[in-house]
Amino acid sequence: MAPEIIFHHLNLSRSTRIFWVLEELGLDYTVKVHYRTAAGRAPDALKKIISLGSAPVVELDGEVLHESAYIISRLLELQSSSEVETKPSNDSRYWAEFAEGTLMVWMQAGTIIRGSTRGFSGAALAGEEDAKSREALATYAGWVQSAMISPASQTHLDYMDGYLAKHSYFSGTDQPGLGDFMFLFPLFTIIPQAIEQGDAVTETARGKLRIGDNLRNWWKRVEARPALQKALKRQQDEEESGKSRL
Ligand SMILES: N[C@@H](CCC(=O)N[C@@H](CS)C(=O)NCC(=O)O)C(=O)O
Repeated sequence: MAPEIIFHHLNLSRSTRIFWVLEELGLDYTVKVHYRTAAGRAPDALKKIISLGSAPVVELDGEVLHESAYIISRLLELQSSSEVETKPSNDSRYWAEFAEGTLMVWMQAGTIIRGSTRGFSGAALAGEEDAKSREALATYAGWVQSAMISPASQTHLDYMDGYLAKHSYFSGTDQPGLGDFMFLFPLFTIIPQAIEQGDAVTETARGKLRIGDNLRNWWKRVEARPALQKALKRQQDEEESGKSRL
């Protein structure tokens, strides 16, 4: 019997990874869209599914699965495929750990610092007399980004680019696997911008970064996959139809 999959998706989030793997595997699934609040947080409705209140979450035959890498590993076990690596190689397992345990640690810090600077300036430093403090805070946030977060992210991206000099995918095979699904986020938020601008160093949503040719080529391979295109279309359709039901 086909598994019952209820996928809880949060807009602008890591859960895009799950759309991609579900489409590669050709699994049937129902989507429940959760929209970020004005403060950028997940809505309380998600806490009813899992008290952590963070996405993605998948209910697989009634079992609540959380943590993208774990969810993807469990989904890959459901189906054999001639399109993707369903039994993760050591390279896939390594890169999946790296995606959340190294790359995202710094990128997430950047997101929190940028968001909290805006929030604190708007809420706690809203008065005219606070102008100097707002300026100092913005200078501090800019410094943390350019002196600490961007250099760390650059080291990570160069390291990943070095691996791709010898491999098509982060699985180490000619098919995408667990690591590739994990890197969809955050790379789809920066590489398309770099390709569009055409410059070696790009002002991305995550600071000024140099995206190597191997990473750009990886993205072009991923972007050309029909399953990713279906995934992004399904995500867009679900977000739009969910909004009209709000
Ligand atoms: N390590 C977790 C991270 C989950 C996570 O932090 N999700 C974010 C979205 S990208 C979230 O739900 N944030 C909303 C909030 O914390 O309010 C994973 O890979 O699934």
